[in-house]
Amino acid sequence: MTFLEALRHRPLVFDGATGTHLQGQHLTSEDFGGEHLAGCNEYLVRSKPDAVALVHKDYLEAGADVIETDTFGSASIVLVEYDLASLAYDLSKEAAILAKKVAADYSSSVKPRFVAGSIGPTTKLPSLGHIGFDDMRESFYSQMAGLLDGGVDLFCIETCQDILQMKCALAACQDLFAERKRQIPVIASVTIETMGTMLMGTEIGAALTALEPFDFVSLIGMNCATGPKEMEENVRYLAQNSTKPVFCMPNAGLPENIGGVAHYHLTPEEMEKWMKHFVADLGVSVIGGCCGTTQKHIKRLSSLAETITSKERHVTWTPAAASIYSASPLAQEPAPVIVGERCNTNGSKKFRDLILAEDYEAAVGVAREQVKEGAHMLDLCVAYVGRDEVRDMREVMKLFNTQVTLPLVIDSTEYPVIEEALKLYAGRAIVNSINMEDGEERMAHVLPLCKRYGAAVIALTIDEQGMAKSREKKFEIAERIIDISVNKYGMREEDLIFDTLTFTLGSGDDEFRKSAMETIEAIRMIKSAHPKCKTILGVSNVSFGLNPHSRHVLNSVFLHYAIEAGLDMAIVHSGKIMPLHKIDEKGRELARKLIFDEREWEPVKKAA
Ligand code: THG
Repeated sequence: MTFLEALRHRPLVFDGATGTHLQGQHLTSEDFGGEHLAGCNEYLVRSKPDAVALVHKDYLEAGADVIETDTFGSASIVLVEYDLASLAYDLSKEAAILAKKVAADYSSSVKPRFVAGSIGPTTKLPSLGHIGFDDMRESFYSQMAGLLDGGVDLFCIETCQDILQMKCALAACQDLFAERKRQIPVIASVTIETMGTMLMGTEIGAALTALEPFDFVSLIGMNCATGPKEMEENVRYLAQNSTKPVFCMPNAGLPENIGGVAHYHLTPEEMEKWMKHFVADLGVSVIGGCCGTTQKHIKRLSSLAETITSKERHVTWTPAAASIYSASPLAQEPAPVIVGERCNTNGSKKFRDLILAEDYEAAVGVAREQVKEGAHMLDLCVAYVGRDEVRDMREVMKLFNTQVTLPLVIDSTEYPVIEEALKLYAGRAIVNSINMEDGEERMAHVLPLCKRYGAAVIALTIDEQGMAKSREKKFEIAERIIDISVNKYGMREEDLIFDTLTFTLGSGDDEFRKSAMETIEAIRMIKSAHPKCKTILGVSNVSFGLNPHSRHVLNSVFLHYAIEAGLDMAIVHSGKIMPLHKIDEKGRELARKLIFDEREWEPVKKAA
């Protein structure tokens, strides 16, 4: 029976604390392999494997269904502190073999025992620039490769403090599974501190939004930092909103610091009471114990798991984007989701000048203004002819990741720029955009990036013949994009946001007189055939070439009718959209006639 099969029968129980147990064994520096290695628990699998085996045995005796390998810190970037970086693969593999051997002694067909490869957060926070994405990914890769080759049944990526750490680990996972042509279940578990967010300030909803798109992640949950009591609200959030089973592994209460040593006071009975509530009332699927928990706690939990079932959950999944701090849904009531347009070198002179001057700190100010103006997300484009766009994106993203509270829409035509941005972003981004101008070419580059980093994507209704003009053609391209994105690249309809693009009505060009109307009607067609897909428009495009006042009026009236047709999101100058009732009757009617091509007047003849 596999871990996921076992999970279908009853709640499963992880083991308790490794550190607490090892401390209780009063190991000498000799046991650790010498003074210089004292405290390196991961080296014990080599210097004193019996000590590690005893931890495993005691928790298996206590009834744990899953034991964790002694590899919490076996990534090279942690082991380097003991000069053991080159042993990351070997120690991880040896730890896996050891745990599997002990587990096998206790495993039976009625009660199979599993080994989870423990992957800790390391000591580095990529969102604070401690390490780059590629270096962190590589370090996790060797650790995970050792664990997989040593035979673990699943990975438990735990105690995550920075979602970007998790994304590095998940990228390593994807690479490893592809390389070994084999896949095992993955648990992604974050740590919510006593202040109610992750160390980097991430709310549970933002963490869930960022992690939920990774389809190979089997469970999402939380562990460490606090006891179950402090976790309750966030566990409930996961139970109500996560499409995946919930994992929960609290400490034995909030630690009390006594003379520099953490003491944990939650009794096995109290732990059992809380976990019963989490499983039976909230629907948690996998439980266990983190810091300070002992065999006694696990014994309680394993007896509990024999007698109760996880409550059936009724999940409301809200597709969303997220910054490192919080999530914003891809649809709002009332519509639209406002995407601020001004962090764009093509769309704002002020922003362009700041990028040209490399005053990236001040560019953050343009983002902050839009936050104040009530935007829900921000479009970000740093393209400028003759400049290194990857570098500008890197410098901007390093700041925007932690200094902008709203989710970002990465607006670039260049694949390396998109990937650079995604590697620096802890939240869940939206990529702007794909189209079919060169057939599938662009999708073949961008969609694998969206999958790898968990992003949503905007799709423009452009094909080999150019930007579609009629509603039918826009709809046909959208359907083609849905088919390829979903069936070939594994995207979900919920990850796709269609932009039915309008030409400006400000050129006076006869060819484009029906442009805005066709754009609006195409939205209606897409939303009615594919209600899970979202729609978006760059609203200001409709009025290019007109004077500022006419632009405001036309933009606002156009937006109004697009929303009526089902528009979910709008890229706009967040401070300048006027509600219809604020526009005088005459202006409103003029704009409406322009949009629906009900012109009753003769065009002014151009002078010969
Ligand atoms: N669809 C998608 N993405 C897009 C667009 C779209 N991204 C870019 C653009 N179109 C949306 N962004 C803008 C940003 C600014 C303006 C228009 C669209 C704009 N700016 C003023 C001008 O140029 O006159 C203000 C200039 C200034 O402040 O200096 O109109 O359609 N998916």
